[in-house]
Amino acid sequence: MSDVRVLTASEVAAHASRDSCWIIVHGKVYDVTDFLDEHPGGSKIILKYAGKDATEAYEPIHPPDAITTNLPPSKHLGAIDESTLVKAVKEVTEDEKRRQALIAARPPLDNILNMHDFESVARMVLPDKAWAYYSSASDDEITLRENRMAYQRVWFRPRILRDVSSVDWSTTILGQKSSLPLYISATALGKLGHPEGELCLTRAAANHGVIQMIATLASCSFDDIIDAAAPGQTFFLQLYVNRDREITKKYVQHAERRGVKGLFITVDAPQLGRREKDMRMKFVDDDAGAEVQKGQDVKKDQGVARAISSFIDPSLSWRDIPWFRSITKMPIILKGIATGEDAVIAYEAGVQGIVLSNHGGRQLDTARSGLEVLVEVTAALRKRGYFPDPKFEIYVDGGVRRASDVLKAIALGAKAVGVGRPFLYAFCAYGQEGVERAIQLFRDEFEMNMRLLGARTIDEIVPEMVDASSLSAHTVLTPDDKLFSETYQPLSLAKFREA
Ligand code: 173
Repeated sequence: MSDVRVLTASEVAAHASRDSCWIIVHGKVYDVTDFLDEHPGGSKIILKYAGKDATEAYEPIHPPDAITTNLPPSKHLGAIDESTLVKAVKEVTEDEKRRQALIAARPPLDNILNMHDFESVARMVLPDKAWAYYSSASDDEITLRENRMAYQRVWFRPRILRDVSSVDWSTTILGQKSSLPLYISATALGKLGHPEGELCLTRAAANHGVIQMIATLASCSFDDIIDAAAPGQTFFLQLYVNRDREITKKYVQHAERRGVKGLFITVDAPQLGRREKDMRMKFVDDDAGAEVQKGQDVKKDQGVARAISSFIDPSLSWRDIPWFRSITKMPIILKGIATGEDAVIAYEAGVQGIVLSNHGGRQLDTARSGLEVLVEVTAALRKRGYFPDPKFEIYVDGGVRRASDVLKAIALGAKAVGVGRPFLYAFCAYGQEGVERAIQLFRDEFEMNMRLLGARTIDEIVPEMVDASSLSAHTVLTPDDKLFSETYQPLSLAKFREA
């Protein structure tokens, strides 16, 4: 358009109050006055940037088109005359200097030998807010830790003398080829931790034949991710269902047109869990206290995720499944099943699969691990003649750090597993190369573990290869995983103000 209005920085700066609030995002000027109270993250954060360029704060937590889809065109005021913008010289804090020094001193990538290494590097090099958001889990984080422990309560029964000179760990997931029996699970807000965000995953996945599940709340837009794909690259989509079903319908149908091969509907988050590490970080960051007590803008104490999750529809129910079936031909998978009962309902509802998941320990605390639920689910399905069924796939996620974990899940009936945080930490710490290294490490572990287990192909991994008899014995002392304990950061208590 040729009639785009061009505004100067001082014109914008004149609108820096609650009564008239303009902001600049990606070179465009918006009047957000009427939107202030509707902003899911609260008005205060917008007012902080009133009359100014908000791009840097906006970027990691909003898909690029969030502002254009939420504001009517009349509020799109025009373009900013970049020459009038005084680039704020950012003061580099001591913390930031320390962080930069740590980034420079990271272990060389070939010294990274497992997923725990990525996590420990990410913890050191991530901005505090990003680490708090990614690493946090709900309440006492018992489920987060249990997700690791559960794998240690399953033991192998390896078979010998089977000529394991060649082993093949490739498989199919929803009929799609996958070089490994795992997929990259959805994690939100990738740009909090790396400027290229989820594209690091996309490019690495392309080079290694791994399937990426795109998150509804990825920092990169859906189209940016698909545009970056290699020809024929496979994607799944994780879906948060909007209260406005038209938005969801459009989003799902757009994804299908762009070639997405599976719709993973998240069913364990009608409300987001309270992740106290994340919440506490917000408090510290916003220097809250006073105003919260006055009852204004209470939204800011929620942490990043809760602040942007208000669009999620808590009324979602089994009755909606036929509607999803009517809007898409993609396979439908329910992500977040936690009992045999619900697995049976899901099967009877005609979906193509389920993910046994507790959302990385971020939702209902003391929910059981997906691995433990798997045993219950296969038994419940089998009893009704629903398992095994090649048209109904079962996945597990949460706590997977080793190929041996994956092999245990497969032995107990999973088709594949989801891996979320380890790939996230890999790109936060080392970008695309980190993710490629992570995939390579999994591959090395698959080769060794399959040989040692006596399974040459995924089909040869059978229930008899594991002893899961103590899996649901929650009171039995479990071995402590030192690698995990080293990376696990304890919760902290409320801090006194500086006297
Ligand atoms: O686990 C999460 O943090 C998550 O799923 C989420 C949900 C809403 C907004 C951002 C992240």
